[in-house]
Amino acid sequence: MSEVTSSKIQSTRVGMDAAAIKQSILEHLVHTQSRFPDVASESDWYNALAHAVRDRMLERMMVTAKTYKANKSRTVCYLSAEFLPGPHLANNILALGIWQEVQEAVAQLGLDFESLLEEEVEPGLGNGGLGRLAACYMDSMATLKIPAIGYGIRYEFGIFRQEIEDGWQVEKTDKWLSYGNPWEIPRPRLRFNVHFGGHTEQFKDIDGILRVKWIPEWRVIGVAHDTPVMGYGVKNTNLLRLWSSEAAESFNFQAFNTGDYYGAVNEKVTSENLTKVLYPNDEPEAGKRLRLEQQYFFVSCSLQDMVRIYLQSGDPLDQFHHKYTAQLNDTHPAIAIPELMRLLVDRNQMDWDTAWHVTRNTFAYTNHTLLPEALEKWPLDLFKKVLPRHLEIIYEINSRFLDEARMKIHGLNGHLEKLSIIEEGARPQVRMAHLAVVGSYKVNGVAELHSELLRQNVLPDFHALWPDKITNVTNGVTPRRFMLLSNQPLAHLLRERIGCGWVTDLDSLHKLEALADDPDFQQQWQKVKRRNKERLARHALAATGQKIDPDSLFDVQVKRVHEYKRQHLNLLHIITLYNRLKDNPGLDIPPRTFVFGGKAAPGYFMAKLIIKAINSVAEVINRDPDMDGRLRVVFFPNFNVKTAHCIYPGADVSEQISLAGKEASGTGNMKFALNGALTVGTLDGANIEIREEVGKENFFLFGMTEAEVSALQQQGYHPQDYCQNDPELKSALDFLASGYFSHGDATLFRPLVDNLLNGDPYKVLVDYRSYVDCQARISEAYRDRQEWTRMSILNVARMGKFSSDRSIQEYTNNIWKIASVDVF
Ligand code: RUG
Repeated sequence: MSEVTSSKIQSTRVGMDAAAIKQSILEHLVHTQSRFPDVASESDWYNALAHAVRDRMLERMMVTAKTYKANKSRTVCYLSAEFLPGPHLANNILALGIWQEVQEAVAQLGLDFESLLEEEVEPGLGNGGLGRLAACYMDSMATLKIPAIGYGIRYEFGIFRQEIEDGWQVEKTDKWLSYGNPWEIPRPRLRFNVHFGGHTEQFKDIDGILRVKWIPEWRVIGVAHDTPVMGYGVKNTNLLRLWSSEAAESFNFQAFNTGDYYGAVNEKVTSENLTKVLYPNDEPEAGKRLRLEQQYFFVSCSLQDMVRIYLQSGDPLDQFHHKYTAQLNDTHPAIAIPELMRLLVDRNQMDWDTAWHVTRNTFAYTNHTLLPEALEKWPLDLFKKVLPRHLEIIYEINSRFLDEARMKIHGLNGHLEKLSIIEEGARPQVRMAHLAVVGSYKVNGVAELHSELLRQNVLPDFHALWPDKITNVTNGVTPRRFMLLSNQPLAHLLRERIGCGWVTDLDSLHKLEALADDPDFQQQWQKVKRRNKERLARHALAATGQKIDPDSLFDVQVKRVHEYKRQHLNLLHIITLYNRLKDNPGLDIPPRTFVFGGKAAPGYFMAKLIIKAINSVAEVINRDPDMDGRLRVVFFPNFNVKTAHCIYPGADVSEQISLAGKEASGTGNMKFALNGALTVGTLDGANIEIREEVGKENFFLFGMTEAEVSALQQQGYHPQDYCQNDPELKSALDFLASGYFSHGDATLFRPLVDNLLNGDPYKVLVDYRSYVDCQARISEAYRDRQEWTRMSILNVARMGKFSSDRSIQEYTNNIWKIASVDVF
């Protein structure tokens, strides 16, 4: 087709005015959904609208691909086992800049825009912070015009849907694909073989060089599914490419002919299982063979794809690292290092040293955790069964690396054991973090404290060996989704007073400082917060049946439920307030609503018990007439990106109360503060930097520092002493253990209380007093609405640093060394 004809077709299909959009929606209703308006359901209309929006994105995606190709642009490949993009529709409409036009088109069709947005089922392809960060970074890379491909797994079932039954978390399968997915473009012809198992053999090639052949035992096929990721206000539209597994042979006729009907489809079922379900985190890794297979599967497809694209340029493979930089999002994709070596050495006959140079200059690694149990290790025997050739390559990498290290740290043989990629012992293991450090050109932590602790405590020997390798990039969040989209009342106010520059230049929120003392502006600010609290209250009512009062202080803790995040510290404070009010009914404290949300890993008993405890305490407090209007507790079920949209803007107080040194960064802390909540927090993760930015007078600090935690650990922690010396704490614990909140069952919460009193590694009781006193300061501060509002404004004004645009700019300048590319 000639250029002229094709551009004519495009312009009639993708006009940006309301009339063209309306026409598109109607066409898709008929031609894509095969429905006529009279019988179309809300879901049909949603799909038609989504396709109309998608058409407009695809045009940009193709222009972008063409431009990048013509420029031979250096490209970031963001390898991540998790992406948590959240609902696409509204975000894409915003990025295209057609919000008004779509609203108009939808209204002309007699439809309700909000209900259409509600129809979307979000892809829950991640557990929490790590996957959401990957999505924020995809947004920022496109907005900053950085050529990028996100590579990951198209799980058929994402993170489970959480329901609360009798106060307990119940996990339900997340069937996000049941009604189709209008945002993805399946690429059935873009497929790669991925092999597993078997053994290796040595042979001499025609030049007499000794080489290795992998004779695998089975294979599956990876098929690409692409989702466009649009930059805000620019044409650049990058790609999220997710792989799903297919059987090499979907039907075994031989088995069928011999009467083995189940055997005939066995291979199909086994192969498709590979990308069936996302693993919930906080579960022990050991023995999770399928997880290792998933990791290798997506990494292998991604690298094969990168090599395929690269070879189209005709350039030699030894320049691969100039074209690509691949960011390893945690160790989950670290198997990419031996896989690239295999592709270069075994498949493309490159010599080892050149291949290692290419590999080591291709990868950079982001570490997201200091928790020892979260640092991935794979038992050697399991590894060998699944990936025998990769294990050989890892041995070779390790042996050469240890030789290099031996020379550098002359004579310090003991250190070699600590550096080794292989951990010896009864059941030797592959240390994936060590593999990632050895095979990368840069390593970064995700907040200043975290990166420092990586250098000092987790990877000190690597830091001694390569002092410039471990660096920091503090996390950030996208202001497009977490402000412009989810807090429209605030966005409107900002537009009126300081313009819209902040959407892509978050530092310009600084302009708000001048307005912080302006009574008129403060009033408008309060109105915005009030509207957001009303919205949160409506959602809470719909989700829980509980009425919450927007006049009360909304104190919110939403995040994964984990002992280190200390939801139970929050709960002990609530019980303390309850006891105070019961003992002293005349006590004058500002009414408070405590909102919780978050999922616990299905196999994590203590986290699930904490959810049950929150709900049990809520049940008693919410029906106690003495508490009426003064104290309320709700657990918001199924916390995800969609519910987050209404929770962050509605919060007055943001709970960031992890034990110092445990939370790598946190990103919820940023989303709350960006929406005007004041933080109560420890000096942990990015809290420290948030406090530095917003000012210590605008942040409620409590608890031990990381140094104090370490010192206490050294000298011995005796939780019972804290309990004996603090009557309020003792009473809160006794109440919880007594059966008061569990219909007289004194056994239910015993494990929780026993754990707190006996060597709890997260040291909840040490910080109790300081937390409760800090909360009293919060109550006092909330009485002075003017001052509170001023603090809230200053928090928002000073959050510029925490845009994911700043993080990506740092990756770009300091790690990836990549230039932006204009797309017209
Ligand atoms: O727990 C960390 C958060 O502190 C951090 O903000 C987030 C993004 O960097 O990653 C979380 N995380 C860590 N998720 N999984 C892990 C362990 O692999």
